[in-house]
Amino acid sequence: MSVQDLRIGVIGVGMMGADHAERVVNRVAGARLVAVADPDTARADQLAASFDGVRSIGDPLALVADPEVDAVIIASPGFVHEEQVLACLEHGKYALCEKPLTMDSESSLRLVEAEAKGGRPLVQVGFMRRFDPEYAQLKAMLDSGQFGRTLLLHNTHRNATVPDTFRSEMIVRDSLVHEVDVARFVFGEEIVEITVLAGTPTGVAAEGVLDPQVSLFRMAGGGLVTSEVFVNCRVGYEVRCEAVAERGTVVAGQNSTGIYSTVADERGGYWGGQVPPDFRVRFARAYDLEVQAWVDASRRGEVVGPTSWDGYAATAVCTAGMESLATGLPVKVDLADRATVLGGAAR
Ligand code: ISE
Repeated sequence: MSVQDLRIGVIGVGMMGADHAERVVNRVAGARLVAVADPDTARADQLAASFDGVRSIGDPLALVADPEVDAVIIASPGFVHEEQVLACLEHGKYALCEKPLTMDSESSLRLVEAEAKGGRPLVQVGFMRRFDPEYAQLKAMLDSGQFGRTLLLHNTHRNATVPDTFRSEMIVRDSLVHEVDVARFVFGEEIVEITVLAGTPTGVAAEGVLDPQVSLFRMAGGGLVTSEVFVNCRVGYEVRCEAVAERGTVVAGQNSTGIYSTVADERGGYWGGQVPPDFRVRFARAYDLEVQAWVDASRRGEVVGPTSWDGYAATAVCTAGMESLATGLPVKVDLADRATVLGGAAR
């Protein structure tokens, strides 16, 4: 630890925030966890007490304003992101905000505009797939040109289980949003239209929850993207992406743990591997690289990775996606003009 270490506060210490707090303490160089905040103060107190020199601050906005905090990881629920990111912008603090950036296009756009007005990029959005070594390699291979033009992407996104409070719209806004970012990242262009369809729901989903869902994105350049999101698949966390190009295909996440085993039991001989239980395991390396990149950039006075515009564009697609889920019809994505919004702040 040195005096120049980036002093980090974490807002929201549920599953993801607690994971990031532990990451900052144990696996990230050049950073120091100094504070945590959560409406569940007992949970925040307990987490703070498990590390040396970490304070639990009751009010998240007080954590942002705290002079001892240089930069903030926002891992709270999406409906409080707008005020928390705005507070970071007001105090000139770097923010790594988990997805979704906010709950709807209008509020996400307000954040993009507020950041642009401040004249200094401060926000990175937590789309971690961009930092996953396999997704990064898939992108680099396609960009090399050896496969010709990319025509199609097929995404698979399965969670073992979600709480009953995770409703149909959240499958779009909180889960599919990752595949929205993957499509924009891989193609390097915007999504112009989305269709979200739900068929017969699994019998193990909560009453009224439309799970699984299949979506189709039309990219600005004419490419097509299909995504299956199935959040009660029961097996484990399976996330992969297959790109189909003119002269070949590339798959990321095929065998994500890399473990292959054989076993002899009473049924005979079996072969197989392990499906990771959840995103913290599957994307552990991606999260490490994401947070390290954020820390390094913040210490240099820069922002890397997915921007507030990327967060806004993804929210705009999901806003259209939620409308499509309700009607079953394709919905055009209503996106502001990037050059007009960002002016000289485009990056
Ligand atoms: C969760 O919020 C995530 O971001 C996970 O990556 C995703 O797989 C899950 O479906 C979401 O609920």
